[in-house]
Amino acid sequence: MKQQLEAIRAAARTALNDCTDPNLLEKLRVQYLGKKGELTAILKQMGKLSAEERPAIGQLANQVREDIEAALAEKQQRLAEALLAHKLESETVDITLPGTTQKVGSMHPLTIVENEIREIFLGMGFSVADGPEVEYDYYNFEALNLPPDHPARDTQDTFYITDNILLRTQTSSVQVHVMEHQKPPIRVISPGRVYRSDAVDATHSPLFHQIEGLVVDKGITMADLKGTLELLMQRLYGEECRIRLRPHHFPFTEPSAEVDVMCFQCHGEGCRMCKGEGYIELLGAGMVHPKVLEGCGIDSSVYSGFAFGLGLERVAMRRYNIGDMRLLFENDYRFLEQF
Ligand code: 2NM
Repeated sequence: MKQQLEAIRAAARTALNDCTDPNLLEKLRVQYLGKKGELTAILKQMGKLSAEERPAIGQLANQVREDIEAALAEKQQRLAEALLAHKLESETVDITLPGTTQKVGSMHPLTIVENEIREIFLGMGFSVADGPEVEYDYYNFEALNLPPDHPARDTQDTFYITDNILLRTQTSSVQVHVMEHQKPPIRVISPGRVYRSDAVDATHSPLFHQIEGLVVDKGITMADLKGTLELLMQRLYGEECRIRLRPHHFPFTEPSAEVDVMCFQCHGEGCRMCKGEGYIELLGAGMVHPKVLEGCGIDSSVYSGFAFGLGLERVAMRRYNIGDMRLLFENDYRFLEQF
């Protein structure tokens, strides 16, 4: 029995010494010290021993149990330490490495000029009106004094959805809605997307952006139109800026004018940018046609109004010296990050 105990102690020591796996360690504990383990099996036979033999063997058995328990505890601690060391090693963070930087976005040039123009008009007491991009023929054309057979309809290649529904070609349609629902005095601007079936090139896009303005009240004259637009351009391009009006024709205004802005490159002297003109055409405007007012239920013998429309792409391209309109729509980060 003594030899058996010694053999168990030796075997347990070797097994524990070779063990590198915490799961196996637990199996070894059960194998040697468990209720059905090898040591317990031997102790069960103690009853067969004589009274003289029993104390020595009992003492040895306890000694073996303590030895195995001690070896087990030591191995357990070794393995835990190794596990922790491995974890620390593999999870090391090098705090001297540079971080991954987040790219910072910037405002789109069209958004910049739109916001600027909005602020200028809000400061003059205008409000902002919104309307549908998918519109009835009536609001886009007929109410603006363009009857179905009007030749000017051909000059704006329109995307039709049905016979009488289309993508708006101008935001004047919004202003027709405003005049139908609001009594004068009216002071609104309507910024938004408009659509024309044009081929894409450096100065054309089938989708572009407009801001149109409308003022209707008693005693509104062409002088109010000129003063308002001059103030707009001075706020946009500086106090020195001047504008000039040239006679033109629009079906929805009478009289109508094209508005030129003093070239901000040469200040009226004439240069390459303005092709020697000193002025650059930037918007269209005029006094709202009496037929348009009447069609919206406004008495044209009491009220008069002016309106204007400007293309945001043109303003942005002039402002930032952008030579090709396509840059504004391609969303190339290398272009956009400059703003
Ligand atoms: C332009 C040029 C001239 C215009 C007219 C109207 C309305 F609805 F009052 F009749 N809104 N905008 C207008 C006038 C637009 O764009 C080049």
